[in-house]
Amino acid sequence: MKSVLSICISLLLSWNLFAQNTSSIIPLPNKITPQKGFFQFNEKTSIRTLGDNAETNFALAPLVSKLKKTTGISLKISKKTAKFNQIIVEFDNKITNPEGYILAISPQLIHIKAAKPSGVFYAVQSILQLLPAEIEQSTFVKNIDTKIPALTIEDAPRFPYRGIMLDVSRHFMPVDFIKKYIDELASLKLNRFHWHLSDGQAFRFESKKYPLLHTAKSPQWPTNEGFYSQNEMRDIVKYASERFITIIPEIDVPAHSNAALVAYPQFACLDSTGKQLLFQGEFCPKDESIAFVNDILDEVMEIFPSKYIHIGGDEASKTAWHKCPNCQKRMKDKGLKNIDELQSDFIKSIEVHVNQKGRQIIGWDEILDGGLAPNATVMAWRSIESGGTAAKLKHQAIISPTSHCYLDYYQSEDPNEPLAFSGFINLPKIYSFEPIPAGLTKEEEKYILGGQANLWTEQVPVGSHVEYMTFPRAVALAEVDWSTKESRNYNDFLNRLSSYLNRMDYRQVNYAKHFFEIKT
Ligand code: TNX
Repeated sequence: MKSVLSICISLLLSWNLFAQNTSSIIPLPNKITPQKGFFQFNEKTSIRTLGDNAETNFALAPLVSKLKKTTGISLKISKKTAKFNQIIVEFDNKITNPEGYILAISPQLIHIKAAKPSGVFYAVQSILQLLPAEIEQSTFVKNIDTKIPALTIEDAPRFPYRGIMLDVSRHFMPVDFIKKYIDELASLKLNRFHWHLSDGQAFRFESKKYPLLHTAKSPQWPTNEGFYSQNEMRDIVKYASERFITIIPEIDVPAHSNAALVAYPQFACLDSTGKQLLFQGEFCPKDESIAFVNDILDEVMEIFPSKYIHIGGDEASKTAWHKCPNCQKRMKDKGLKNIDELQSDFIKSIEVHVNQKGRQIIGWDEILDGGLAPNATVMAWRSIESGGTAAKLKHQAIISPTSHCYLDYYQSEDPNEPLAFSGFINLPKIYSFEPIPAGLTKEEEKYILGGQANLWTEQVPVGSHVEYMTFPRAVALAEVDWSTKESRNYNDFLNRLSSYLNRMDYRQVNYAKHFFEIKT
């Protein structure tokens, strides 16, 4: 009788542990099948990799280093396949999604299958979320429980582009903070960090060729000091790539360039009296400006290996261009019908240059106005529909609309909420974001690469405030970009989120804490 009772109790306890852990993974995996029992990490647990790949070490590193730090267990690399107590990593081309993985945990083994190291990295992120939250501590934790439940996960992302944009022009963020931020994105299986390096206020990219750029300050806006040296940026690119994150650098032109034009005023427009015209800080559309921008982009492309280079393209008021006699002449000479075509001509010239270097441009959705450059990818921010327009034109699009994805907007109605840019996007709102625009055919839908949330930092002076604005809204975005549309359920997400927040607590992330209730 006693033993029946104790079996029942232990079953209940193990079920409880199972329920607690498996239900906590964010973003929600495509398929989880519970199995019986647990896998226990200990001093003898080894790792065996079949089909070696240089990047596999990076994929396994978070598990190896976090276990070591918090429990003292050091996972050993083994050259032999074992039947017990081993993590087997196997590359399998039958897994069609390059970021997908199959994770089979039994009491004997952890078996990870993936087509590429990125899939292994995402399996590792799931394993970390099956371990107790204390695994995220930065120091040794006494008596940490290193059991994880037996189960099988089959998983792959819905979208290949899962991004967050951070504006470091309005406020500079130090290198160590950028790395901490990248770590947080990687834990959420996000894979693109769009780095908005220049804007009206400041130009944060160190140019060797034009050294006045990164020290210039726009007199219009006070902003903090700082720029990233080329070595620092290279280091960050490497840091991100070891976490399977591609950095997409943005140099915003032709507008939002006041800082650059303070340093190099010869590229601004002049009115008929010879007075400089700035308005939104537009470069004057002339050959010299295009050559200057292309020179800068050459330096950018040397540091950032990403296929995509973001060239901005947003919010050119074009007022300067209307008032500039040379612009009117250029339009006539080139047979351009209007000022939108003049901007489009500027962007197209840059695209030719970037394409010659084997790269592609991304531009904010104003690049649709006046005619898209032939190979451009559109970042839809003014509306979800502008991404649909791009897709119908057979251009790729990333969906990042002000309606759902602006992290600089207020996230609660609390009167003590710190000053935000404007707007209101709370957690259920971003969770309800659907990146595929309405009215597309299945063929057209393929042009939608994924969704991105943007943090503009006019009102965000320091890293802890960046975290406050980003999380947990970016956690919701990560699930939108990764999990299937059918599986999305806000209440279920909130249950899993509470466990995820414990992990962020241990990582000392200053996330916002007032978002739980659904307002009906
Ligand atoms: C619009 S979104 C901008 C940014 C501002 C932001 C504030 C976009 C491409 N441009 O320059 O910071 O609004 O929400």
